[in-house]
Amino acid sequence: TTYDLEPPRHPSLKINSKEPFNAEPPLSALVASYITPEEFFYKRNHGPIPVLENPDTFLLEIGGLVPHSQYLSLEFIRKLHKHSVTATLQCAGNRRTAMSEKRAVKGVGWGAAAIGNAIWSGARLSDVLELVGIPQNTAATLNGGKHVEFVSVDVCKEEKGGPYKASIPLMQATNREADVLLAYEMNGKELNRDHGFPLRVVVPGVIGARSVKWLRAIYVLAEECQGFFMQRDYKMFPPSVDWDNVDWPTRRPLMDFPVQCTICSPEEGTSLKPRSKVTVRGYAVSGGGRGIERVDVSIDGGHTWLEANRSQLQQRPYISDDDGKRDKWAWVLWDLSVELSPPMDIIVKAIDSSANVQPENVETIWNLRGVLNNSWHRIHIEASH
Ligand code: MTE
Ligand code: MO
Repeated sequence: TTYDLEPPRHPSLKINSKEPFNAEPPLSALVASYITPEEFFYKRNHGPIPVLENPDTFLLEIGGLVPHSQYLSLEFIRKLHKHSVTATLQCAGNRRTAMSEKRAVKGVGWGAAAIGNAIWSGARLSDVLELVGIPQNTAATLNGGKHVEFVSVDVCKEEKGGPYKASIPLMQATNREADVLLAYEMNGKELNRDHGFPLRVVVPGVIGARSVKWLRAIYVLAEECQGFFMQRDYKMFPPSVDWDNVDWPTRRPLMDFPVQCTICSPEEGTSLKPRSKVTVRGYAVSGGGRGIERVDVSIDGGHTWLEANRSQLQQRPYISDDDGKRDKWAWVLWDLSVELSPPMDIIVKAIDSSANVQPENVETIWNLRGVLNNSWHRIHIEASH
């Protein structure tokens, strides 16, 4: 089969689907380091991992409504100014299984680890678009281009054997501050096959689905990408909409992800003795470049809340959100030492820098595709004697 040439993967990954390969690490791996090692970074695919025969002859096409179309070699792209961004990538389906438990949804059954934080390096998309004649901060080109489409080489059944694709607004693509990258490195190493070798898009602060892997072409278009994952998937419908009455064109493609927070340690169902001293740990992140303002933990069912410590770099225990040094696109890891008297629940919720809060229950945000479950994360701790 076409799945004969898959790369090796870490045995600790929890496989949610083998073909295409969809897997997430144990939650504890996410809080073990601020930067997620590649082998523990979730893998989300819609088809077999492509094999690139010869990187020396690879050409990235840049066309559509641009003044001068071009083909760029990898060598050329590597010679452009190299920019690094620490960015958290999160699948829109992260925490889907918990949504499914309330009412069935369609999609890969993800736990809470379809997320990772990496240092991505490559050329800025805004620099590459300048090369083809589109200046920075362009809302529309003279010939009407308003969207930038990314087309891959992989094939997926949703596109009827065609390539995976997505688009972002031209304004975002040409904005240096948006930090959109054509990345060829992940964590200082050459991008590996699972994560998009030789080149992938990284759109910080936006659901993972727009960060197209194995990038083959960039087209400037008048309309947003008409691909399956933009038009027939990754949209948010109200709880009243189900598969018999879904009307896809009535909703926009999802872009920025909402404020999210998860307990990674201890894990659900852990048994502890009465009055156990425990350090609770997890991640918190928000989309659109919004930082995390606060992480609240409750060990009494949500009656009272304790504020957790937040950190971005392991060397520096605390970085405030407004000192200009924070990683704008990256998660914070948080921790709080508490004394627990099980059986009981631990609940966490975060607030972002725009004061957005997480919904308490999953019911109010239930949607047929099971996307963007950012309800309060709650785990149960059992009593041991
Ligand atoms: N790009 C291509 N070409 N094919 C894909 O299947 N999956 C997308 C996105 N880019 C996908 C893709 C989705 S839904 C997510 S969440 C991220 O890649 C996952 O990136 P990762 O596997 O590097 O974690
Ligand atoms: Mo995703």
